[in-house]
Amino acid sequence: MNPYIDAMRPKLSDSDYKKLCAISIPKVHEFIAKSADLCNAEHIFICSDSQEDKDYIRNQAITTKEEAHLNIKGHTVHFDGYHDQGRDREATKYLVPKRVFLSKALNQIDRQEGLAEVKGTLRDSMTGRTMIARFLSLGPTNSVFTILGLQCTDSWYVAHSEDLLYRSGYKVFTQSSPDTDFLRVLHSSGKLTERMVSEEYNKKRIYIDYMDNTIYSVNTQYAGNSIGFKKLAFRLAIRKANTEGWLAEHMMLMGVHGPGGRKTYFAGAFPSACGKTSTAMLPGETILGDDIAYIREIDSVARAVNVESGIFGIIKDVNPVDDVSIYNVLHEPGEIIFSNVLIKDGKPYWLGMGCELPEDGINFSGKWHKGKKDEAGNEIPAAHKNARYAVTLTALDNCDPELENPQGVELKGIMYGGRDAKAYVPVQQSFDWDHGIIAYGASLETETTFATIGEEGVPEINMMSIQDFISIPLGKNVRNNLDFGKKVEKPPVVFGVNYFLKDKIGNYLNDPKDKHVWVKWMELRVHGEVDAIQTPTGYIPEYEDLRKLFKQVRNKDYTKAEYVAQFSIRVQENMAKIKRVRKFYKKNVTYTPEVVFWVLNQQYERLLNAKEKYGNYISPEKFKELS
Ligand code: SPV
Ligand code: MN
Repeated sequence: MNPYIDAMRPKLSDSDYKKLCAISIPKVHEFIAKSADLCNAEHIFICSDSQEDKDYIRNQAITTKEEAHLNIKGHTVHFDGYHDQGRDREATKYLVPKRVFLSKALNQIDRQEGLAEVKGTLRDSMTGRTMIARFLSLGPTNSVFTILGLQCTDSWYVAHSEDLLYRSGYKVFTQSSPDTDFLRVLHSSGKLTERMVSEEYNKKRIYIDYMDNTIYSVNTQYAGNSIGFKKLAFRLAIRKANTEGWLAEHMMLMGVHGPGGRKTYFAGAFPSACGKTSTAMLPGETILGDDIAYIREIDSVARAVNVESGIFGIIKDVNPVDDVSIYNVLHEPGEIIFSNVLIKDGKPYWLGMGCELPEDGINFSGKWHKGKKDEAGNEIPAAHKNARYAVTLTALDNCDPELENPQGVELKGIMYGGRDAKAYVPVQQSFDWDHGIIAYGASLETETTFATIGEEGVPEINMMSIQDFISIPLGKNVRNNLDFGKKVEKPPVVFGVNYFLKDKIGNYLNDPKDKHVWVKWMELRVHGEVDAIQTPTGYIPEYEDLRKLFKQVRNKDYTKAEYVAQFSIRVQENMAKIKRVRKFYKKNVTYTPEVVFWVLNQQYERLLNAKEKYGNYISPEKFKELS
C-alpha cells in the first residue's frame, strides 16, 4: 500500500491512477499528493505524453478559455495579465536556510518564512480545478546531460506550452529506479479574472527552494514565471552543475556553416532581448537552441546540448525581410501559441511585423483601441513589446539535425554580447579562455529590457547574461567558467560581440543584420583562416576580410569609413567600463577569483599605454600598423 497514492485515489480517474502507478519513484507520489492536498485540487490529471493526453491538454486550454483558436490551423492565443508581462525579479526569491547568505545581488528570503508564505498563498488555490502533472526531460533523454522534471500546475496553457518547449519524460520516469532524482515545480495561476488571467498579481510569489530542488510559483501565468523548466529549474541546474563540475548557461546554440560545407558549433550568451534568438536563427545557419544550454567536458572536449526543444521567442520585430524563416513558420499551419499579441478577426499582430496594425482588437489590456490609456495614464501599445510565440524547434526548416544527440555537439566557439552603446567593438576575439571569460563574459554590461518587469534602459552588469539566474556565490560562477577551460583539451574560442554600438549622436553603427557577418568571421577565426589585429581589448577583424564577408553575406559594399567608425578603440569608454566592472565585483561579489582583477587590470594598463601614445579614440588602422 502506498499512502500517497491512496490519498490521491479519489481525485484520479482509473486511467490516471494506472498512469501514476506505472511510476515507481516514491518521491513522485509524495510530491503530487502533497501538492494536490495543499492546493485542494479537485482532480488530478496525469499526463503520459500519449497523443490522446496531449490533445486533451490542448483542448482543455481552449475549453477553459486560457487560450483561443486563431484562423490558421494549430494557432492559438493566450493572454497574461496586464501586470504579468515579463519575468518578475522582485517576486522571485531564493529560500535560504538560516545563517546562509547568497551574494548581495541575489534576492533571498529565510527558507522557513518563505515556505510558510508561499504555501499559505498556494493553499486551496486549485479548489474546484484539476491539477495537471507533467513529466519532462531537460536535455535529450538517455544522456549524461538529462535532468528529469515534474511540474504540477492548474494551468492548461502552461501544460500545453510544455509540449512545445520540452521533451516528453513520462516514459523515462516509468523506466527509472525508485531513487531517481528529479526537479519539482508547483504552480498555480491563483485567482483568475473573467479573462482567465491571474488577478492577484500583488501576491505573485516565485520561490526557489534549492534545499529540496523544488520551485513554487503562484499568482502568475507569464511563461518565464510559470513554466518551471524555463528559468526556474535553470537556477537549480546551475547549482547542480556547480557541484558536479559542468556548466548550465543562458546560451543559444547554433551551427555556423563555413567554407567547404563545414559546420562549426557556437554558443552565445546574451541577456533577454539582446539578439540571442535572432543570431541563432540566422538564415542559412542551423539553430540548435535559443535559450538554455548545458555544457560538459566529454573525453576532454566541450560538448553542449539544448535543454529545451522549442522556442519561447520574442515576436516583436519578426518581419518578412529580417526573419524570413520564423516569419513563415508563424504564418503557416502548425502548433503555435501566440501570447500578448493583438488579435483582430482571428489574426495575430505584433509590433514591428512590417505591416500596418489594426486600430482596435483584443490585446493584453482586454478590448483595445488606438489611444487607449492605462490606469496610470500611459498609452497602451497595440501589442506588448514582450509578446511571444511558442513553437517546437522541429517546425523550423533550419532546425539543426543534432538536436537529440545524447552526446551533444562539439562546441568550438562562445560569444558574449549585451547592449553596450559606448565601449566594445562589434566583434572581437579574446586573447585566451581566461581573458574571454573575464573581459567579455564576467564583464558583460547591458541595459534592462522589456523582458523583465521594471524600468527599461537601466545600465547594469549582467554576468554571462546569467545574473538573474545565478544561485551560487557570483564569484564561484566565474571560477567554474574559468575552471571549465582547463578541463578540455582545446577550449572553445571566446568572442565578445556588441550589436548595439552607437555613434556620438546616438545612432546605431550597425544594421541588426550585420551580426551575420560577425558570425561568419568568428567561424573563420576558429579555424585560423583569417588574420586579426591585436588591440588592448582583443583581436579585431581586418578590413579586407570584413569587406569580402559583407559582400558575400549581405551583398553590401562595406566602406573603410564604416569599418573605422565601428572598430576604433574607444579608450576612455573602455577604461570607464573596467572601473564599473571592478567596482561591481568589489561591492557585490563574494569569492571573486583574483585572476578577474588581474585580467581587468592588465586590460586597463594596455588601454592606458595606448592612450598615452595615440589618444582616446584609436583607429584600427593604427593597431594594424603596429602588429
Ligand atoms: C528571457 O527572458 O530570458 C526568456 C524568456 O528567455 S523567459 O525566461 O521565459 O521569461
Ligand atoms: Mn532567456
